[in-house]
Amino acid sequence: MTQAKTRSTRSTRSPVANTDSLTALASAPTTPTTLTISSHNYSSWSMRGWLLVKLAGLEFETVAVPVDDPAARAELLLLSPSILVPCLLHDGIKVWDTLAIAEYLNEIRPDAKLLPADRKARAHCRAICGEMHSGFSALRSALPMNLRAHFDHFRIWSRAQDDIERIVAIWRECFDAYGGPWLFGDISAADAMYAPVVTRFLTYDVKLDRDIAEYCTRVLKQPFVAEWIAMAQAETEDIDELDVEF
Ligand SMILES: N[C@@H](CCC(=O)N[C@@H](CS)C(=O)NCC(=O)O)C(=O)O
Repeated sequence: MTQAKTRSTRSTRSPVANTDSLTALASAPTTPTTLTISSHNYSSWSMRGWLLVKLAGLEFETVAVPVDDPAARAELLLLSPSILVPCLLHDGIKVWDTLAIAEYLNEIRPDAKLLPADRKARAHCRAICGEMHSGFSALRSALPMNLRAHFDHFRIWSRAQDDIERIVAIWRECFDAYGGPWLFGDISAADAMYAPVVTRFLTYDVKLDRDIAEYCTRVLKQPFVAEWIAMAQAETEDIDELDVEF
């Protein structure tokens, strides 16, 4: 958590702070780092944002807002101008939208390497994160994230199947270029962006080739992913539309 720090007045190198400036520093409001999310079970963007902050190694508190409650939505508007989650508040800076959060975290925590160090790989990583962010609408609507559910032999319509095939092609291109075990060798923002796709493959019993299934198992066993799934399992709220078998 971010905290205002005061300097010792005995320091010989720093100019001696006057009493007023010390008092101002000491009384400066400490802004806790928070991430506003909604459901662990259903909200794929919350999951992505949370994974990104965990991978960045930032200490933070999670603020969970039930998005279908009008009073909570009014509160969410104060926290997140888009009324969408996730929204990160760090050092008094508000960042909403998952890609913006990933970029911000990469700036403040470069050692976490959320984006690859190599420029070409970094451009590639941004491109596939962008494709996830703006694409795959058929997959997202036909196979909504629902971590607590499992549908055996789920029938996947052709447009969603096209999305699945494109995602598999993206992953294979990464494994060929960077050698695995994660999409860009080491774990990165791209793995966080695609983690809710992995969980959908499990939920909807999507048949996968061995290399892709192995990557999915790796993602599901990743400690932060496993922690998020455990929190979803512990949740009790249901959204009926997303729980029917269709
Ligand atoms: N482009 C946004 C998408 C965020 C988004 O769609 N969030 C959904 C939850 S998964 C949301 O907040 N929905 C709230 C609502 O529709 O009321 C991002 O990348 O963060």
